[in-house]
Amino acid sequence: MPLLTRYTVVFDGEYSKILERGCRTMLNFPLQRRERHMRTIDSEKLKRKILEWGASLVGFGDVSIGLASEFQHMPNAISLAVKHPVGRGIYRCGSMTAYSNQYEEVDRTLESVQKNITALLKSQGWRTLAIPPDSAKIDGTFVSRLYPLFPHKTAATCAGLGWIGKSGLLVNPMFGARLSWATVLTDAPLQVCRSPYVESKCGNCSRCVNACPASAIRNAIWKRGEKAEVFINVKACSEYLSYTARVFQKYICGLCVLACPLGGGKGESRQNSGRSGSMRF
Ligand code: B12
Ligand code: SF4
Ligand code: SF4
Repeated sequence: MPLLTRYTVVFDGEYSKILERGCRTMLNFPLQRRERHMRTIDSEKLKRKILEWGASLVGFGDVSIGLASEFQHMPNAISLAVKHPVGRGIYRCGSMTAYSNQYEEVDRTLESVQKNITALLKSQGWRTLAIPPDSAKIDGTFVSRLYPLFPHKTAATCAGLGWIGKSGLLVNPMFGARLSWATVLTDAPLQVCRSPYVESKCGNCSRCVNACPASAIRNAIWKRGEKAEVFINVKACSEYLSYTARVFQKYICGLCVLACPLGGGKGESRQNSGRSGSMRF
């Protein structure tokens, strides 16, 4: 017999395996939330708002496949990115060059857009969890220990915003890898992308492979399900970053970001003006 509480219905302790996701979410909710849940969300309007708040790109994806158990009640992801400022971020010392993806203002914009999204969705009764751009920065709070469990790249491919390049980076057709990413997980019924990227579109290009000073990029072609180690030697990359940290006082290299011909390529000549939303559904 099911045991009914205000919040949950438990079927022999196995409700998550028995109930379909939508049904489970409904039953997990207090009555007031359930009523709100009946409402739909105008996904296009929400995307427009997110772009107005400062994101360069936004998309919605179903990330339920492979989601850590801690997040399974929030199967949709809002993937957002802010493009790197053009003409900045290059560091030189003798023959050494590095490109920084660390722009405080970019991360601040991402975090403020995330705050707006979570405030809006929470006010409508939906659950949200904002995974910040620098998800590796654990600040002592319980929630920050969960951040590393969700990679931004997963949200981005599922939202149709790009693929995993040979560099192991998320590559967007318009901006290449010159984007910083953040994610908001939610149970809001968003209209998710119906054609996520599931394989690489790098083709014969291998500029990032040749550009890597640590020979860390393995020249492999991504298909959904493959782990980062298939593409990059994480140890070799990390060791090189530790070396550059001694030279530039910053844990940066990013030559793989810079090498990508999409979104600027060599010399950063192409300006990416204007904002674009997810073009793929
Ligand atoms: C730890 C970390 C590192 C480590 C390890 C790298 C690694 N594992 O890839 C080190 C220190 C080496 C590193 C280096 C760099 N990093 Co880093 N890093 C991270 C961090 C904090 C966590 C990544 C991680 O370990 N995730 C866990 C693993 C399992 O996932 P993943 O490899 O990231 O992604 C996989 C899944 O998404 C999966 N996948 C894709 N689609 C789908 C779909 C489904 C359904 C599923 C199940 C899975 C799946 O495939 C991906 C590749 O294997 C992220 C921030 C974040 N939260 O994402 C930034 C991040 C990945 N780094 C970033 C950057 C820019 C860099 C550097 C350029 C930084 C620099 N200082 O110069 C270099 C580039 C190295 C390279 N070529 O990848 C950016 C990448 C931006 C982009 N365009 O892709 C991120 C996203 C930060 C951000 N907020 O923008 N990084
Ligand atoms: S960040 Fe530098 S060392 Fe690491 S993979 Fe990219 S080019 Fe290679
Ligand atoms: S440089 Fe070429 S191979 Fe590398 S990620 Fe960009 S498109 Fe793909």
